[in-house]
Amino acid sequence: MKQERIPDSLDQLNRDMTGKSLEGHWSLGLEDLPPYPVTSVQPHLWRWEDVHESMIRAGEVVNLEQDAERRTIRLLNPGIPGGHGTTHTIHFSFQYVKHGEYARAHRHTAAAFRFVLHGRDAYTTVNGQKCVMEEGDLILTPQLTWHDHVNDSGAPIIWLDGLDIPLTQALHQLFFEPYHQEQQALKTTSDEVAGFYSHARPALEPPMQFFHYKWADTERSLERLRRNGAGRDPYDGYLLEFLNPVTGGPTMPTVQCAVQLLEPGHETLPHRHTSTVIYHVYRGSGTSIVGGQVFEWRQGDSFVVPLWNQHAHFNTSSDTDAILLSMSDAPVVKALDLYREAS
Ligand code: GTQ
Ligand code: FE2
Repeated sequence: MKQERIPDSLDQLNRDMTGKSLEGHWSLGLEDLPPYPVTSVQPHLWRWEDVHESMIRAGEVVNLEQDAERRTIRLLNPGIPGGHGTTHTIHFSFQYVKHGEYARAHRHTAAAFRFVLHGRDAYTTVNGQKCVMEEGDLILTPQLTWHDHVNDSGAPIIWLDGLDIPLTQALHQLFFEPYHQEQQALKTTSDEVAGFYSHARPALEPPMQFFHYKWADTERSLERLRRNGAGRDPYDGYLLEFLNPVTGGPTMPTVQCAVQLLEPGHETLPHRHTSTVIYHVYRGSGTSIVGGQVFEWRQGDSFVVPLWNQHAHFNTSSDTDAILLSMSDAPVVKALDLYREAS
C-alpha cells in the first residue's frame, strides 16, 4: 500500500531535529542582536559597613578548621541570579583571619590576588615563598600556585581577594587540590626575590617567581606619576597597572590589577570599553557615574563597571586624594581580539 505523504512544515522540522540533537540557523536569532555587546551584569555598589558587619559575624560563627577552607564574604551581582560572581568573569571577596588562625594550603586553576586592607604582619606563602603583608600590598597566587595564609601577627587581618572563578568555570577548567600538609615549608621570602629583581636578574625559576608588590613601591610610583603631569590619563587619572616584571604583560594571564589616584576635585572624562572592572575604594571618597547610575563611594566600598557601560569618576573631596584599586578581565578580552573602547 502506498503511504500518504504528509506535507512538511518548519515546526515539524524543528521538532524532529530537536529529537536528534540538531538545530537550524533560524533558531539562533543572531541577526536580532544589537551591534554592540550586551551584558546582564549590573552596575552595583556594595557598602563597606555591610561587608564588614557580615565579616565580623562570620568571625564568630565560622570556624576555619571545621566549617570552611576560607572565611570570605563574596560580592554577588544582582544581574546574575543564582550565580556566584561579582561579574560574569571575576569576583571580589573579603577575607578575615584572626590572630592564631591559618587558612590551609591548597591550589586551584582560578587565578587570585589579595590586597591588604586592615592589619599587617600576617603572611601568605606562595609556592614556598613567604610574603609578609602590609596595608596596600598586592600578593598574587597565579593559576595552580600553592598558597596558605597564616596570621601570627597578634591582631586580626582583613584583605580583599580578587579571583577569576566565573571565567574559569565558564571554560569548564575549574579544579582544586589540597596540599599534603596544612602549611607549606618556607623556602624563601618575597624580600629575597625583590632583591634579585633589583639587581636585574629577571630569569627567575620557581620558587623565585615574583608575587608580591609592596605598597611602599606602589605609592612611590604613584607619586612619580603625579609629579610628571603628563602621566595623567583623561579617563582614569593617575593610573598604575601592576605588570608581570618578567613578561611586561598583565598582572596574571586572565586579570589586570591597577591602582588609580584621583586628585582632590578631579573629574575624569567618561568612556566605555568591552572589559569589565571591579573597583575597591582604598582611600578617599567621591562619585562615579556608571551606566547612568550615580554611586557615591567612601573608603571600603566596592562597585562594578560592567562592559560597555559609560563611566566617569569624580573625587568630591577638596583636600584628600582618592585611590581606587581595580581588577579587570581586559587581558582575556584583548587576547581574543574583542577589546574595544569608545568615549
Ligand atoms: O584565599 O585561597 O576568596 O581559594 C576564594 C578562594 C580566597 C584563598 C577566596 C580561595 C581563596
Ligand atoms: Fe585559594
